[in-house]
Amino acid sequence: MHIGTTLTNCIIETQRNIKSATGEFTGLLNDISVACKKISDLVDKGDLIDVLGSAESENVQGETQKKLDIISNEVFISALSQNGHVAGLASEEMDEVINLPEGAVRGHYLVLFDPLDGSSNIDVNVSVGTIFSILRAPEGVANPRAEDFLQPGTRQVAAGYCLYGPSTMMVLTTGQGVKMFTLDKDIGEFMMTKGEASIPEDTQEFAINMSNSRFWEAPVKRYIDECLAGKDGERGKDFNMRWVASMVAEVHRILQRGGVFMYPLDSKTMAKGQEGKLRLMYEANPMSFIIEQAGGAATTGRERIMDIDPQGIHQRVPVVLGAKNEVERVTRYHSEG
Ligand code: P6P
Repeated sequence: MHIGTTLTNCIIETQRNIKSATGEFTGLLNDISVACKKISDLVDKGDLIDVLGSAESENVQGETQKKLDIISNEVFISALSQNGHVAGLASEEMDEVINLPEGAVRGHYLVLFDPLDGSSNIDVNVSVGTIFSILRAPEGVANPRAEDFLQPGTRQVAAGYCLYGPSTMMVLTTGQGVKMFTLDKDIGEFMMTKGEASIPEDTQEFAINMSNSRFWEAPVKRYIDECLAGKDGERGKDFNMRWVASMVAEVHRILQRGGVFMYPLDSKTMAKGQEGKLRLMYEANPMSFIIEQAGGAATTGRERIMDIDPQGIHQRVPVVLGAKNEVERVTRYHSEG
């Protein structure tokens, strides 16, 4: 009977190909896997264990926190800070970076994460996910500061997400393509179910929050109007639209069947003094790494996301990612003004 390849097997195999590997990276990915399995269990149980609903508090983003936002954040911090694989953490839910307790063993990695992305969906039982980005920690720094985390997306060692949907799936890149794993809850293992995700360069499916259309810049309006004009318009083909309001679900759909996802700069976010809605360090950068490794592209509409020199842990950026030719078209429209 063929048992298949577990996430752990896959990581150990990857480690064999990295001469300098000490096993620490393998340990870190195992810690992340344990955290995601725990969160998956909590999400699955939902109202059975009173983890849904508002926590009656706000996070650093000024967003109302769900109980599961806080619980998932605590699960991630606990799982990643006790085994000596990280030197520091940064979370969407925490204003400041997280240092380890005095005396705790430090590792060589920094992890930035959104513990429960799309959590506005959690109370209506729609897919949510965890997003993580792994960077190298500065040598010999016991308590990394925020500036130590402010590395461009090109410096990511690995990135991934865990999608809590009809099935729980872990999607991971370490720079050698994108692999997908499905959680077998009977044995508690993530089993590899796709060895090489690849995104078609063209698509007929776009994802954007249409309710913001009156706030969009002209290049975005031009692109979406052409999609809506269908086969009788400029594009000569009909388009379908999706919007889950959970970035992990949108990116996963794009990895599975293609498409383009957009959360562009608009006058609504600019009026709040923000450069976009989505966060660079723990949403846009990790998802861009995954998308590029699967043959897609990811820009702000004006520049490659992974080239951005970060200015803050919670910095926001516009996001256009997915099918290479569609992203290049949107980016070209921005350059044409
Ligand atoms: P809106 C979830 O809050 C999130 O950060 C992404 O996961 C998602 O793509 C986007 O915001 C949804 O935004 O404005 O449609 O609620």
